[in-house]
Amino acid sequence: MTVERTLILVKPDGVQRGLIGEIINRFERRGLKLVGMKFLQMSPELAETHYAVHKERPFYQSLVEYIVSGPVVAMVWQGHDAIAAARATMGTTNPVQAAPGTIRGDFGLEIGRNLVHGSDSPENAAKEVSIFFDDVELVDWSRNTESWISESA
Ligand code: D4T
Repeated sequence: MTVERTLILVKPDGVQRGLIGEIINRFERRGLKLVGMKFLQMSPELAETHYAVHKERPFYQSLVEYIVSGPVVAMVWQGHDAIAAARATMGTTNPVQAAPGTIRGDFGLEIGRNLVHGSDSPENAAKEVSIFFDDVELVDWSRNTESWISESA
């Protein structure tokens, strides 16, 4: 079993459309465990750090403008293969191709308004979590239902 942590953002469109609870619910029901959460307005500097890998891409400027256009919810979710599980829950990057039942497939239409971000590798997850959270802000807690979600618990 591989326990991972992943950074998830509810992007400004998800917040503005009143989908924070709906989106959290998807990850919670999946069995992932919440270990960190904050509501914040990202600064341009934070956005540029977070999206540094996309700096040369043609959509970089609009991506940064979009992510700073309103508050976001930043969360860290933990669990078995959490990175892949969270991305499957989110659906493909372009909501038009995302399967019904996924967050993007149920609530999105355009790639530039795709509601959520999720880390795509353990390396990027570690980097992204440290951009948004100090170690002391991540909570190490035991869940009473763990053995009903994980065979090895
Ligand atoms: P995020 O990082 O938001 O979880 O998205 P993905 O990991 O699924 O997708 P990505 O890194 O390829 O793209 C990052 C971010 O850029 C937006 N985007 C992407 C865009 O606006 N236009 C584009 O053509 C692409 C490829 C959407 C997600």
